Amino acid sequence: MMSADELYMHRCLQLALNGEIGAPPNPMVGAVIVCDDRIIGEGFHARCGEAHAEVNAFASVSKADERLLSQSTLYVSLEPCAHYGKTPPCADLVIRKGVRRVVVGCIDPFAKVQGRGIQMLRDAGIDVTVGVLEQECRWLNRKFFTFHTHHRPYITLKWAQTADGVMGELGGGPLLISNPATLRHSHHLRATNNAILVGWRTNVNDSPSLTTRHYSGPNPRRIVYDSHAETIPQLLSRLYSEGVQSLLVEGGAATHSQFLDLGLWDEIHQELGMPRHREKLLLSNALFERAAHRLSAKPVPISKSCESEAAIKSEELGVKPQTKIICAPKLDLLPSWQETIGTHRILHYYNYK
Ligand code: AOF
Ligand code: ZN
Repeated sequence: MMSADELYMHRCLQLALNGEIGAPPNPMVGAVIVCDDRIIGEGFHARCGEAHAEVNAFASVSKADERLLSQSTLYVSLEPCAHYGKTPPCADLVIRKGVRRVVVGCIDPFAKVQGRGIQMLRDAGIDVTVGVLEQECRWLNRKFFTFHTHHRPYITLKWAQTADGVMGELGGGPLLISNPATLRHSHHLRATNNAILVGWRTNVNDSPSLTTRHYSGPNPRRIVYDSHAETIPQLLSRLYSEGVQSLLVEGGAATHSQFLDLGLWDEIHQELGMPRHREKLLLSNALFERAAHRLSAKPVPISKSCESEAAIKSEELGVKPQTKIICAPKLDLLPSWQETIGTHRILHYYNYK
C-alpha cells in the first residue's frame, strides 16, 4: 500500500510529465498542495523561462481555500529553488505562503541550489521531509541529473535492425526498417532530446532530415560526428560546455559501436523489425541471402533460382551483387523492458542508475 505522502508525490510526477516538451533544459517538476487529505492546488513547470511548479500550484488555490495554506502540506518532486534565475526563488515563495509542511521528492543537483532550498525552508521553521519516491523523481529527470552530475549530455542510442541483426547494405543508402508507428516513437525521442548525432558517413550517404515531422516538438540540433576531427569524449565535453543536456545518437552501426565500446551511453532503444526475408527491404531477398552467405560462419544454402533472381533484381535496382550487409551491434545485456508496436518490437536498455 502506498502511504499518503507517496500518493501525492505520485501525483506530482504525473503533473511534472506535462512539461516533457517545454521544460527542458529545466527539469520537469510537479507540485501539489494538500489540506486534510484534499488537494487544494496543483501545478507543473510547463516551459523553461516561465513559472516554476510551486508558483503555478499556489496560483491555482481558490480564494476560499487560501486560508487553509497554514495547515497545508506542499508536495514537490524537486527541491524548491533557492536562487534568482529566470524566476525568483521558490523557497521564498513557499515561506511567504506559510505552509506547515513540505515534502520533497529529491534534491536539486543544480550547483546554485543543491540543498540550499531545503535549508531555507528549515531555517524558516517549516517541517521538511526529503526523499519520498526519490528514485522515481530522479529517474524522471535523468537527463537533467546526468548533465549536472557527470558534466556531459545524457546519451540515448537508437537504431533499427531486422530481427536477425541487419541494419543495411554497405554504400546502399538508407534502409527503411521502421514503420509509421515506430517512426512516431523515434520522432518522440527526437523531440525530447536537445541534439541528434549521426556519423559523417551516414550524413553523406543518406542526407537524413533528422526532424520531428511525425511528432510535435522542437527539432533537435543536428550534429555530424567526424571521428577524425575529435574523439567522442572531446565531443561530449564540448556539448556540455554548449549546454546540450541530452544527445540522441542515430548513427550507423560503426558510430553506435564506438559509444558502446566506450561505455558512454545511458539508454538504448533497439528497434527489431521482422527477419530480413519478411521485411520489404530495398534489396531483394535473394541479394540478402547471398550477402549473408558470404558473411556468416555457417553457410546458408542458396538455390540456383535464388542466384538468378539476385542477378535480375540487382540489375533492376541498380545495385552491385557484391553487396555487403551491415550488422547491428551485438549487445551482451538483457533489455530492461520491451514494447511491441505492430509487427515490430522496441527493446529498452538502461545504464543510468
Ligand atoms: C523549482 N521548481 O518547477 C523548477 C525548478 O532559470 P529558472 O529561474 O527557471 O531556474 C531554473 C533552475 O531552477 C533549474 O536549473 C533547476 O535547478 C530549478 N528548477 N525549481 O523549484 C521548478 N523547474
Ligand atoms: Zn523554483
